[in-house]
Amino acid sequence: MNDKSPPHFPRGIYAFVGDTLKTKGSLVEQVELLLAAGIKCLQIRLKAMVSEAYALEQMVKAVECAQAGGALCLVNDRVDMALLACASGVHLGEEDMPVPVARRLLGRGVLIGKTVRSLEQAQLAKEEGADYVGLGPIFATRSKFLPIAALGVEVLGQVVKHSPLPVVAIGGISVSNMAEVAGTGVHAAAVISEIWQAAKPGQRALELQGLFAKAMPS
Ligand code: TZP
Ligand code: MG
Repeated sequence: MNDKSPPHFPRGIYAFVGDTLKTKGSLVEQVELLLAAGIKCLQIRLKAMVSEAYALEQMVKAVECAQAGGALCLVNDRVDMALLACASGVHLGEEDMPVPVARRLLGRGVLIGKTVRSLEQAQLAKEEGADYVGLGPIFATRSKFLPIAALGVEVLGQVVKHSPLPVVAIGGISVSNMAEVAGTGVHAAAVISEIWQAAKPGQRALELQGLFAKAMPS
């Protein structure tokens, strides 16, 4: 168990690498591209790898590369893989391992993020021992099927104001809405398609970082 204090959770763009993105690059190549764009926090999202052994091998390399480049690297869904790959954290959704169980396995030194849809769920996530919440979808998204309506920026602002944990906004965040998202004072903005569907993903990630920093309340 890792009982060091949890790593510093940087503000700004929270980006993704994975096997279902619109890129042919390996996980490590994706990480390198994001590091070069100044991304300090990223999540590995593997949804299509058939072999667990291969997935873990790729994950270990990606985590090492991200951390050596000064970025946090979290793993989506899988507490076991986060542990084995010495990841900086894990992000747990509604169908994943409960936060208190994950905390027992991971200790204090590994960040735990929890997907929430409301302020009440953010408060519960804090009680259960999470370090941050991922709130979404803020806008409509095609990256994940969700049977719920977009929450909108007003709800985001309310949750940011009252949440006992740092909030990461997710879902449909783009160049065109980044200023209003960051303007709520949100801790970070999680972006998948706006980066990976761009003709130049690195350039787009850099642009998003700049927009976040400019609109973030001081
Ligand atoms: N959870 C809520 S929305 C979403 C996830 C994983 C996908 C966000 O992707 P995009 O492409 O940035 O809308
Ligand atoms: Mg999940």
